[in-house]
Amino acid sequence: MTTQSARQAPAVLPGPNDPCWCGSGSKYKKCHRGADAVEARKKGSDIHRRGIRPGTISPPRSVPAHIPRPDYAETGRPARSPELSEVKSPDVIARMRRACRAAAQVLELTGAAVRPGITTDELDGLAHEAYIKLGGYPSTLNYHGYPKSLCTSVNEVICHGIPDSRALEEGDIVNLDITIFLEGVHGDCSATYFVGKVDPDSERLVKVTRECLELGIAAVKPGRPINDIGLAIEGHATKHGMSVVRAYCGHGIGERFHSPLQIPHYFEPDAKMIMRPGMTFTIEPMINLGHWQHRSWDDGWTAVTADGSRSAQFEHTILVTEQGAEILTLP
Ligand code: EYL
Ligand code: CO
Ligand code: CO
Repeated sequence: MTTQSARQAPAVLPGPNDPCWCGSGSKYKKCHRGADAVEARKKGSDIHRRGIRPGTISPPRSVPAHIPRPDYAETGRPARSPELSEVKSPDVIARMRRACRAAAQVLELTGAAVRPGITTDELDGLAHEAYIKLGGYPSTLNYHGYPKSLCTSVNEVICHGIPDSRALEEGDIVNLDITIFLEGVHGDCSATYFVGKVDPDSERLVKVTRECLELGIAAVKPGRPINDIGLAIEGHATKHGMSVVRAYCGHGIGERFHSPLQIPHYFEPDAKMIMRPGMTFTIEPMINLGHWQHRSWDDGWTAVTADGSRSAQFEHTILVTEQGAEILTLP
């Protein structure tokens, strides 16, 4: 038994200008940041923190020269392209149907390999080979410098987790986010998987998140504003005491991975753009068991819940039709 319970640094540390975790009211950088760094050094970097810790990232995987690449594949920066219409031509839609089906197939194959003991880097290797077999390029690879062929987001990681040397453990949940560039267009989808048996809260989280995506898709109707989608999603999440991540949205997709069109997953009064047949975009709600706020790891990519609660996500690329939505990312 311990005598005095000294307050412990939380799993995810505050930003330098955020209030310190100890409750002093001072900025973190003026209060416990120095002491926390010394403690971390003593124990071996990061060892004092709970939750997912960064592992080792393997060298970049290569894509054979015969696979057509998006414009950013070498530089990391998407070219400044002329504004393309959010309403796609029949030719682009036909190519997107094929790219999106391929993305769903890569997701299905990679998801089937999820089990305790497999590392997220091994999942990256499986996905990487699957993209290439289908003649596609892994859209995330070098996108703004991102180093891997999919995103693997475990437990409290909200999105953009980088595959690394960490082995999945019984009870984890993991989102796999797959995007392929095929026939000159992108297809983007993701799903959250159980690693073995998970706790009841995680089961509930994943079920509600899947339902949020379904309700978001059901809200897609030509002539209606984009914010109908977030209204439906937020209503369902909050009804179950969960929260909707606000920092990351769905997006227009086609010849570019991300077009300017944004799809908030919460009710955004200003998102009044009218849905039109021929528009293609993703719906990809990230739902947290706790609060919606996020923090970023210093790798610059990994987003985690600020409170350490678990987060789940599902994503489809959809086409707006005369009747409603067609889900393009089905295997
Ligand atoms: C790469 C680039 C910062 C993805 C999505 C991978 C991550 C963080 C810079 C959106 C934005 C996937 O739509 C996406 N997923 O569904 N960036 C993404 N990256 C990355
Ligand atoms: Co995605
Ligand atoms: Co996306």
